[in-house]
Amino acid sequence: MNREQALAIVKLHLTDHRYIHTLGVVETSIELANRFGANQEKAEIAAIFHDYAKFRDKEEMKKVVQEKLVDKSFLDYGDELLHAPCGAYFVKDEVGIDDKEILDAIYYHTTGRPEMTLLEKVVFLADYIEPGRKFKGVDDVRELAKVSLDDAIIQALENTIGFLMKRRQRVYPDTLATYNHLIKQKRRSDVSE
Ligand code: DGI
Ligand code: FE
Ligand code: FE
Repeated sequence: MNREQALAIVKLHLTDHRYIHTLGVVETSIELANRFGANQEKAEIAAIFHDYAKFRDKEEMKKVVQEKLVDKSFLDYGDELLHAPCGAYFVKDEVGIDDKEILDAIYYHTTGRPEMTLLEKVVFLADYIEPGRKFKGVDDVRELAKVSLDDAIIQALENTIGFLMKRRQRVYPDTLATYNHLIKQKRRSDVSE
C-alpha cells in the first residue's frame, strides 16, 4: 500500500480537521524518524493510521476491548483512550496491515508504555508536536525534539499528566509508568556521564 492509498482510506474515517492533524503527524513522524533513526516507511504508515478509530462508536470500541483485546484496563480510564488500541485492532482487521511494529505504534500512541520502541516514540511525539498542535508548552517540547526523543517525551508526558490532574481526570497507569521509566533511564545515563 502506498501513501496515497493509505491516506484515501483514512480520510473516509476522519473529519477534515482530524485529517489535517493526521497529515501533520505524518510529516513530523518522517522528520523524527530520519532524525533519530527509525524506519521512515513504517513511521509514515503508522502515522497515517494512528487516529483511524478516533470517531468510531464508543460502545463498539468497548466491545472490541472486552472481546478482542488482552488488556481490558483501557475501559477504566476514560473513553478518549479507546481509539488507540481499538485503532490498531481495526487497522489490522479492516485494512489488513499486520506489521506488529506499525500496529504497536498505533496501539500505544495515546498512553505510551515503558520500553517503547523507537517507532512508538516517534509516532507518540509526532502526535504531540505536529504543526497544528497548540497545547500550552508545546513549543518547549518542539525544541527538545530537535535534540532528544526521550527528553521531549518526558516533557510531553509531564504536560499531559498535569493537564489531566488539573481537570481531576484519571491518569492511565501505563502513562505514569512510561514517565517513571524514562526518568529512571535518564538518571542512569546522567550518572554514567
Ligand atoms: O487523538 P489525539 O487527539 O490526536 O491525541 P491522543 O491520542 O494523545 O489523545 C488525546 C486525548 O487522550 C486527550 O483527551 C487526553 C487523553 N489522554 C491522554 N493520556 C491519557 C488520557 N486520558 C486519560 N484518561 N489518561 C491518560 O493517561
Ligand atoms: Fe489519537
Ligand atoms: Fe492524533
